[in-house]
Amino acid sequence: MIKATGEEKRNLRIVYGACPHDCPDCCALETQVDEQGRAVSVRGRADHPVTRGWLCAKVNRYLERVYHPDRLLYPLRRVGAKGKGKFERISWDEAIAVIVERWRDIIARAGAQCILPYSYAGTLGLVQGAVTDTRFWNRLGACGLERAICGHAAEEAVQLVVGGRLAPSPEDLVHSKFIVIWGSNPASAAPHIMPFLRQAQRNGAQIVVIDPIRTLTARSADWHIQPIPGTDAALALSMMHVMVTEGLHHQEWIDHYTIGWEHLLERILQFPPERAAQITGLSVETIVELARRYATTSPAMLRLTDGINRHTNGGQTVRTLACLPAVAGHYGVAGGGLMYSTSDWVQWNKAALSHADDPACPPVPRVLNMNRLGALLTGEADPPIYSLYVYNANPVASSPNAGKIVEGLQREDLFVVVHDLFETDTARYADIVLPATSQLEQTDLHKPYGHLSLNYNTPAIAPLGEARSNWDVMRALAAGMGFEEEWLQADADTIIQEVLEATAAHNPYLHGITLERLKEQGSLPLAVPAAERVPFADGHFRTPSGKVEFYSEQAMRKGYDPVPGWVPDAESNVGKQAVTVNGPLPLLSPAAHHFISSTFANQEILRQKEGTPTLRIHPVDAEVRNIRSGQYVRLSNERGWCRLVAEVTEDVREGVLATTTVWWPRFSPDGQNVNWTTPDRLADFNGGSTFHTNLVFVEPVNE
Ligand SMILES: Nc1nc2c(c(=O)[nH]1)N[C@H]1C(S)=C(S)[C@@H](COP(=O)(O)OP(=O)(O)OC[C@H]3O[C@@H](n4cnc5c(=O)[nH]c(N)nc54)[C@H](O)[C@@H]3O)O[C@H]1N2
Ligand SMILES: Nc1nc2c(c(=O)[nH]1)N[C@H]1C(S)=C(S)[C@@H](COP(=O)(O)OP(=O)(O)OC[C@H]3O[C@@H](n4cnc5c(=O)[nH]c(N)nc54)[C@H](O)[C@@H]3O)O[C@H]1N2
Ligand code: SF4
Ligand SMILES: [Mo]
Repeated sequence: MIKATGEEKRNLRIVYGACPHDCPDCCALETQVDEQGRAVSVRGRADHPVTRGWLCAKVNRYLERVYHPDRLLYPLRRVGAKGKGKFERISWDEAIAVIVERWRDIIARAGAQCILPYSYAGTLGLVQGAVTDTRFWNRLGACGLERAICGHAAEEAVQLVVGGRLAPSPEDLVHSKFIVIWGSNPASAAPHIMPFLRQAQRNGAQIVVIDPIRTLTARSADWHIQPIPGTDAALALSMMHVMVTEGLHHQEWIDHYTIGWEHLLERILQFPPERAAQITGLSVETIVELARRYATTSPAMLRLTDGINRHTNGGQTVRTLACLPAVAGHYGVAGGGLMYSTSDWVQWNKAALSHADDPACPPVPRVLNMNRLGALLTGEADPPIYSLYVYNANPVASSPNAGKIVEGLQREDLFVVVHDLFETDTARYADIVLPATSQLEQTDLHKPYGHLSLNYNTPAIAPLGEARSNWDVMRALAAGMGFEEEWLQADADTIIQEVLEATAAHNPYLHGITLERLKEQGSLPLAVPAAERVPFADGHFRTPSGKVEFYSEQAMRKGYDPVPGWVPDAESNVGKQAVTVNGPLPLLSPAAHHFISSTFANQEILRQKEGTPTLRIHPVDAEVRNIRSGQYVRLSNERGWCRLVAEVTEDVREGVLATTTVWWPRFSPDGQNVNWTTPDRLADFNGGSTFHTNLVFVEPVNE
């Protein structure tokens, strides 16, 4: 939507948009553009029910990103050795021709299964994300990618228990009287729910944060509980134990709306608070008190996000947690239940997105897990990967076991293309670098995972230099490969219309939402009737049985434990007799306040605000290791090492280390960040990532 503003002096136009980043808030934007076509401000829309007129610390500085002097403006070809970052400018025609020629050769020698597109969440748009991730690659017959770096285990866990990701919208938090924020840090990672949490507190709600780190969210909570990482399922089972032994569970609700109670009960009885206290490092009193308050206050909301799922036991952890609202009878009540993600209110029609069923598309030859990138590039893939095409991702910074990735990227027989707005640490290893547009320069439609409206993004300015959007590059590559299907050349609006219509045919919540109205108004609420806004209020769950599944046949078929439960993390000190003075400690590396993964971490002001890459360590652990605040420390394990600056603080619990991510390697000491130590082991469910199951040795660096 474009309209004139009151600021006639400068004749500014306002263009409606959507924040494209990986954040549940999916803010509605308005950009002011001057007569020269230059964006002069980006703000949050005041009339959006969740954005409410403000943006986060990161996107407030979006124009510094758009007009950053380091923006890539032209295609580049490598001229120096791999990784040295020496490039020369080439034209788009040349770039496409080189890529097509290399790929034709690879396809002839080894098949398109040896070409791996690698992408994640640079933008969450329908066109520049989901459609770009599928159409061209399906037609090419390229290697498939298991996009499991973020919340894969949790998604499956929630699916197994309640059958779908149907969180309430943040506005509905104001009805809650007890809010448990479990392994989630919304003050940094989903800031627009904070005003609703504050409102709930003013209405008398108590907020509990369960996190080994005293996060920004924990600081404003009424109660902060700091368990040992990876032990939360034991805590949840023990809370259920307290409920059952004190008769605080909701037997009638359980009888009506769940299956498998006897199986879960058997598990529960194995976790009396005394045992859980040993495992979690919490006191028996804390566990009992938490259980009582949770069971007896209504409505009670359990908020969890993906942070807590990045463990080797992350799937079972989230699954166990998702059972808590059922045991207490909190599901289906306004302000109660589970607040994980709103993704399944609307799921885009897959056939319209991908056209995978077009006869021109060969079957996907194989699917490789993105968490294993380093291993895949250095021998695990058979046949090998001969070409890697990276977009919407910065694996050298953000993917686990990054040292291995760098090793793989140096292979002379690997042809690497990177499409990004900046010359990231990953781009330095590219043979061809392609310049990407920012959100102000592209068209898209955004479906949030944290509220209930759709945001359309109208381009506000012309692309800078020769930057092209993801989809425009796919179109050029399709043409270069000689693919003639119309759906490979459709423009963004045609695609949006097609996907909207195909999805609306089966989803009543899209009723009345048209491309035309989206373009006009920018943001439109989903047509969810008031009676349906509370997930599962009708007592129907989207599982095969229609009930909450404490016992899951689906889980069993996948080879998982059919019942929720707790097992120790694969790397952990739990159960070890005594931790030796220099023994390894679990390191958490959650989201930084001023970055989104590695995005924004190349902007000077945001980097300054974030400080330096820091290791937070408890005074007791620091003392035995002779570590002082401000001093360099070396973190290491069998995967690799990095250097950080120590901050001795009680903000982390004893026996646990913490840093924040994702710093660009090049802005980190020695050019290596924490992902040189993080594991590429897969989680218990769905191939998920396990960044937080990471034991590291830490020692002072004496210079
Ligand atoms: N500012 C900012 N916002 C972001 C992002 C960002 O990088 N920066 N990233 C975006 C993305 S990609 C995502 S997925 C979301 C993530 O959003 P969140 O899930 O809120 O983010 P994290 O910071 O990864 O993890 C949340 C908390 O989980 C805790 N945690 C880790 N392991 C355990 C455990 O075993 N038990 C318990 N109880 N707590 C544990 C960590 O200490 C951390 O404080 O945020 C999005 N928003
Ligand atoms: N140690 C540790 N590491 C983590 C995590 C953790 O908790 N701990 N969290 C992980 C999580 S939750 C996630 S989701 C992953 C995220 O990992 P990635 O998806 O790799 O995220 P980023 O590192 O932010 O890289 C996104 C890149 O996309 C680019 N980009 C943005 N918009 C566009 C566009 O329109 N087109 C193109 N071509 N490029 C674009 C950005 O400039 C940026 O370089 O990181 C993970 N890394
Ligand atoms: S990153 Fe999140 S909070 Fe910030 S503007 Fe985007 S959607 Fe809003
Ligand atoms: Mo993520």
